[in-house]
Amino acid sequence: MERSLVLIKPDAVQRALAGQIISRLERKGLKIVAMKMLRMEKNLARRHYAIHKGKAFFDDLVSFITSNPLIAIVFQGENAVQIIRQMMGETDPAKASSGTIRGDFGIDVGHNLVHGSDSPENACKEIDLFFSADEIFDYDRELDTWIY
Ligand code: DAT
Ligand code: MG
Repeated sequence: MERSLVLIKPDAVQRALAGQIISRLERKGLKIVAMKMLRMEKNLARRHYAIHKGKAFFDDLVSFITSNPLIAIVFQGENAVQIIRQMMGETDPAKASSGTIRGDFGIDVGHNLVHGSDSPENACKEIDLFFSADEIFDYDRELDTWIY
């Protein structure tokens, strides 16, 4: 079953939106298999966002994501990566559709509330940056027989 790394970013935690965002993903049928609150170290932030190194917004992005605690979650489900990207909406909240997390709660691209992996391959790499194997839980839920 596919997994995706979701970050409830510092702006969402500060704005007390963490529960609502987690709840949307959970109600969709996605299963939480790992979760922790942490303040990202600069090193971790640079590795997580390595693909954006050299871009104009890179330093601001690293400052923002390390500025305050965030919540890292591994969600699991069929097509979890694509489903979560759709539920997040476009990177720029001003362009994200209503009904998406960014479309409903955000305004500014630098404060877009949530991260979700953009491919199953990147999900595996990102999950490894945040979680050790013993922090990820393999368990069954009765309700999954009604989701699938
Ligand atoms: P996404 O988070 O939708 O995968 P991304 O990987 O292109 O988007 O960029 C990572 C983060 O960097 C994004 O969530 C917010 C920030 N960012 C992207 N483009 C930006 C821009 N033009 N100006 C400021 N911040 C930007
Ligand atoms: Mg991205």
